[in-house]
Amino acid sequence: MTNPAPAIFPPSGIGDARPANQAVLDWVHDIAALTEPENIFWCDGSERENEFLIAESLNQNVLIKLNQQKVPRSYLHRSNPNDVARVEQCTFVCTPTKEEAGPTNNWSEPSEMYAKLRGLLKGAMRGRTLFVIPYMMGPSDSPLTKVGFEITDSKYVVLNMRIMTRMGEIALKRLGNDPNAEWNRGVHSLLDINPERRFICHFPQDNTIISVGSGYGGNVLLSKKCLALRIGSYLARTQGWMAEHMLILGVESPEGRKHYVAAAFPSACGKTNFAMLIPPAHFKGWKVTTVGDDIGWMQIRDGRLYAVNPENGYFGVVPGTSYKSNPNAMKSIAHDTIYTNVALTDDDDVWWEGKDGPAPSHAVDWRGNDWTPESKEKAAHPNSRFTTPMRNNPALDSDVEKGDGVPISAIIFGGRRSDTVPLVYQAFDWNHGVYLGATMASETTAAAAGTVGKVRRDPMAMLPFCGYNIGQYFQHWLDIGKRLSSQPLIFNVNWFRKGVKSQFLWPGFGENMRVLKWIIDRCEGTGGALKSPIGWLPSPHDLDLAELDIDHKCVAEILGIDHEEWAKELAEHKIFFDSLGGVVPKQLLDQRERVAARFKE
Ligand code: OXD
Ligand code: MN
Repeated sequence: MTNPAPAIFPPSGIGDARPANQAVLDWVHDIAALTEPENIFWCDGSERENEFLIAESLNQNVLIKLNQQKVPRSYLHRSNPNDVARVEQCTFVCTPTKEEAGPTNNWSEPSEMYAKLRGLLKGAMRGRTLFVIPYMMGPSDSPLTKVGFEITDSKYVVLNMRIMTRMGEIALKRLGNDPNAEWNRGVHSLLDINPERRFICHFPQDNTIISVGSGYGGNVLLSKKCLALRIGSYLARTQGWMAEHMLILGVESPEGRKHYVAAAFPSACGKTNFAMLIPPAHFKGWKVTTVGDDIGWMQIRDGRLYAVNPENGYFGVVPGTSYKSNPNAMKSIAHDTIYTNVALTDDDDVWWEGKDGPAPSHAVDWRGNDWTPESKEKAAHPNSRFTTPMRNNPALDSDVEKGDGVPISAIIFGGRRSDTVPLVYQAFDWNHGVYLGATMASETTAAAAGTVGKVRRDPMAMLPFCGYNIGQYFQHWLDIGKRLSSQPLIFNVNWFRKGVKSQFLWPGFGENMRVLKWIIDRCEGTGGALKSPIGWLPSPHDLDLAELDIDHKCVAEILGIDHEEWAKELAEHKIFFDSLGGVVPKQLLDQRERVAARFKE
C-alpha cells in the first residue's frame, strides 16, 4: 500500500495575505527571527482560509466535530486542565515606574520583562506555524476603532479571533501604509502550557502585549481583555475617551422611544444575559437589543457619551445558559460556534450543567473522561465558554455598526452581593455615581482562577482590567463628568441578594426588565423615588411588579437598607480606599464622608 501524497501546506492562495505596512513586516520579521517557526501564515480572515484551518484543527485534535445536524458548523475544544481561566497573578502591567501601573496591578520594569519574555520565546515556535492575525476593534468607520496584529502559534486562537474581531483585509485597509500609524503589537505563544511559564504582559507605552504559556481565551485572544481593556484604558485616558468593562443595550418602548444603557458587572455576573434580555409578557411591545455584551468604548460628542462595542462576537460563560435564562444566547450558539470545555454527548451534541432538559445518561466530560449523572465532577467546566459571532444574536441592535456609537442615557454598576446592597438605587449626581462604581464589590466567580464566592472590591468591574494607576482612572472618570453637558444618570443594581434562608429574593433574568424600566423612567423624569442615605431608591410601587409572582415582604427586603450592614459596608469602603495607598481622589473620599453623614441625619 502506498502512502497518500502529503498535503501541500498551506494550499496556494491561503496564508499569504502579507500586509503592505513596512512597520508590521519588520516586527513580524523580528518575532520570527526570535521564535524560529517552521512557517509563517499571513491570515486574511477569508472563508476559505477558515475552512482550511478547521480541517487542520480536526486532523490535529485541536477541535472535535460536533453533530452537524444539531449544531451546524460548530466544534468543541478541550483546553489543558491546568489552563481554564484568566490568571490575574500572572498578568502584568509593565510601565517605566511602579506608580504608573498603580496599586492594583502586578508590575514589572519593562526592560526586565522584555528580557525574560524574549528568553521564553527564543525558539518557541520551532516546528510550529507562526500565524499573523490582522484585526480591527470597532466598526469600520468609527473614530474610536483600533487596529491590532496578533502573532500566535495556536490555530484555536486564529479561529476564535475570526469570530471575536473584524479580522483580515478590513484591518489591513484601515491601517494603510503609514509607518507611524497607531497599531497594537500582540505576541502569543503556547510554549508548553506550563503555569510556571505563564505570563500575560502589557506594555502600554509601547502599545504591546506579550502572552505566553496559556491557551485560555481571556489570556490569549489579545483583542479582548488585553487590548480592548488594559491597553485600551491607557489609550483612552491619554486620548480623552473611555474603555470600560461594560455591556451596551438598547431599550425601546412600545411608542418607539429608545434609550441606550451601559452596564459594568464583574466577570460571570450575567452581563451576557442582561445584554440579551427578553422582556416578560407584561411588557408587551418593549424591545431590548444588544450592542455589546462585555466591552464598551465611549467618547464625548456634543456633550454626550456615545458608545461602540469594539468586538464582533461573544465569548460567554456556558453553564447556566438555557432557554429559560437566555433564549437569545441559546439561539446564538445553536450554530457557527466554538465551544470550549463543555461536555460531549454520545450523539456528538454539547451539554452543560443548567442546559434545558434532562442530563444525558452518559457523556464525556470537559477533561475527556466518562461522565454520568452520578459522577462527582461537573460535566462542563464552570468557566466553559462559547465563542459565537454577534450576527447570530436575534436581538442584535440595528446600530451596532454605527461608527459614531449610540448615545448613553444611563450607566449601571452591579455585582453579586448576597446582602447589604438593594436591588437598585440611583446616584445623586455624576461624582456620587463614580463613587458607587469605585466601591462596587462582588463575590468572586470561576472566570478567574482562585477562590469562588469571596467578596472583593472591583471598581467599575475593572480591577483585573485597568491598564494604569487606578487612582488616575478614578480621576479620569471625574474629569469626563466635567466635560459632559448631558451626563448619563448612574445606577447600582444587585440581582443576587439573598433572604434568611439563603434563597435569592429576586427572580432575575427577563424580570430584570422591571428594574430597567424604572431606570428608563428616571431618565425620562417620570419614575418616582425616595431619598435615602445611599441614593434615590424606588419604593415598591415605583417598580412595575404587575403579573410578577413575588411576595411583598421579599420586595420590601430587597429594596431595604440595613443601617448596621451599611455601617460595615462604609467601613469596608474606607479599608479599600486606604489599601490603595493614597491614590484615591479627594472627591471620592468626600463622597464616602457624605454617605456616612446622611446616615446620621
Ligand atoms: C470575560 C471576563 O471573559 O470578564 O469576559 O472574564
Ligand atoms: Mn468580561
